[in-house]
Amino acid sequence: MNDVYLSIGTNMGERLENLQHAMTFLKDIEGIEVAHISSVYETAAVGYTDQADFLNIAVHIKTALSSSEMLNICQSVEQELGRVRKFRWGPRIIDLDILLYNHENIETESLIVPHPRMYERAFVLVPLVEITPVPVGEQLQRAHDLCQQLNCADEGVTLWLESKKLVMLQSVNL
Ligand code: GSY
Repeated sequence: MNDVYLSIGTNMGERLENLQHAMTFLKDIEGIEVAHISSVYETAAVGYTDQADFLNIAVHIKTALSSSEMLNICQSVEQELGRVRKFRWGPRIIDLDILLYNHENIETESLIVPHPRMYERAFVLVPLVEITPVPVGEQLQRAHDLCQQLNCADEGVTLWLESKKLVMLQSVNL
């Protein structure tokens, strides 16, 4: 089984519903086991900052699928939820990024893992560290070390909905 970590973000429409829909799609895919879901964090937009705040989560998946199959799945979930790319850093209904795939370094035309900007982004690191309390391997250790140096308030990251509540809401929806 492969360990895959995703970051999911949304800042358009009913943001919690968007996260729940994305999780429902993922859970329903054969060969995917959702092992952990972080709490939901509200986060100030990074990159193009003149847009609404995001809700962000991190998800741990166990799967036999390859990294390119996982990329296809992420893109199909984005399409299912009706994501339209307005402009590169702009608002979005849903965004699914592969952060880590086992401890591998992957570089293809369509996928770079670890995600090239993950170590610079508090909205990625905070949820990721929450679901990896024991950092196994160099990549997660680096995420933990960086996260320890962060002041969440300065980085615009606040806890919005605890993990247990999200899991509960998710199971009600299934
Ligand atoms: O890279 C994911 C999309 N995205 C986000 C996001 O998910 N959260 C925050 N806070 N800012 C973002 N800027 C972009 S682009």
